[in-house]
Amino acid sequence: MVAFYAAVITLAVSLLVVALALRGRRLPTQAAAAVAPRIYRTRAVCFVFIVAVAALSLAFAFSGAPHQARFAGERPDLIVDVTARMWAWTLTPVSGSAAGGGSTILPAGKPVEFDVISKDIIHDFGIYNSAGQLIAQMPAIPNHTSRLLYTFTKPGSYYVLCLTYCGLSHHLMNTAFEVR
Ligand SMILES: [Cu+2]
Repeated sequence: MVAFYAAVITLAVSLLVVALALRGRRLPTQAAAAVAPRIYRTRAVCFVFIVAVAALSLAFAFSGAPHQARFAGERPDLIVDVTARMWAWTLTPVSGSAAGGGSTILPAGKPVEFDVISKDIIHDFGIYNSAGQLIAQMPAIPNHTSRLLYTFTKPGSYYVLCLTYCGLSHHLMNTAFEVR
């Protein structure tokens, strides 16, 4: 519905611009010459304004890029190797204070770094809380380690799902861990 209204508005504005252009053409040459400097000035102001808005938007949008550099100063308390393959996740704490014993237990209130990589095709590492809300996400790319830094604020059970369709058993690609 939004697309329909956008199309109607675009068409209406386009017709208005064409109508104004045709009307402008009918101005006598002398009258046109009289208003030309004012129009050129307005055009220059609009151009500078649009360039300034675009430059500020880009500066704001890219201020956090690249993603990894944003966390360069933060020291993770724990690093977890996350390996994706068709169709399973393997979470292996490689440093820090994680407890083993069959299930993965991660600390609450401390930054955890997930080093995410895929052994075959592209998957997507999505962490959900016990309420089923997606709280963090990082693509799992073959031959490239993507770093996801996250601090769990609440203890409890968390679930991992694949967010990119990766074949017949994509829906089975899940695991869980505890935060204490
Ligand atoms: Cu997958």
